[in-house]
Amino acid sequence: SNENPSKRGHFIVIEGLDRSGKTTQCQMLCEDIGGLDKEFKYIKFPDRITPTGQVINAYLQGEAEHSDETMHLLFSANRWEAVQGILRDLKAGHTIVVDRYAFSGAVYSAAKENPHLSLEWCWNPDIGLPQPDLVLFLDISSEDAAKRGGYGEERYEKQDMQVKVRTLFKRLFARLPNLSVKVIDAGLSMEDVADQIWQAYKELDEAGSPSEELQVLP
Ligand code: 2DT
Repeated sequence: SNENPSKRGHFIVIEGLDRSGKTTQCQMLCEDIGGLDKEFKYIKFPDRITPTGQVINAYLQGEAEHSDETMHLLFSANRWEAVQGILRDLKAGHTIVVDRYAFSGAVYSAAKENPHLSLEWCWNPDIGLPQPDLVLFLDISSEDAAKRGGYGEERYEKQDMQVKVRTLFKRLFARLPNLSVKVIDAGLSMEDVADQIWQAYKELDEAGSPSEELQVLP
């Protein structure tokens, strides 16, 4: 259904906890879309390459300290600086698969032990970003996630943090009724998860984009 070259591409976000298989699933989806010979783009946030991304990377690796507020706004800026490119690519008909977006942005910061970082405060800087046509939330209990070879060494890869993040993801999605969120049980096998994601992609593609004009995050 993407034969009409003037049609914009789909904007798809994959979200989930650490160890939910997110990045593998993004790759599998991209290969599948690629197999259909459609031009697509894969983006990952944080984009650790840009100047803001380099500060974020050093922070996540524990090589630099900054206030929670500073880091929160840098993660958001790291998305805002990508907006022009995203809009241009969608308009050119590319489908974009995004690995983490504003939802991770809000919940990881709000999960910190900092009373100033309410979910509302954390959501605010991302208001106005392009809204995805579809969010695939790879849901996994933090226990199951931890069983998958354990967490890495980065700053947020600790079980108590992951428990809070999972609760906050659900709270945030419940507050965004106009957002199309599909919850996928990421405790299933890699193939079963990939199947469900592919099904959701096909439904989106067959339905066509709800509007040529992209909505923005409310
Ligand atoms: P990866 O492991 O996926 O590279 O993520 N994070 C991510 C935030 O705290 N705020 C954000 O806005 C985003 C996009 C989640 C690295 C870590 O960064 C967290 C895990």
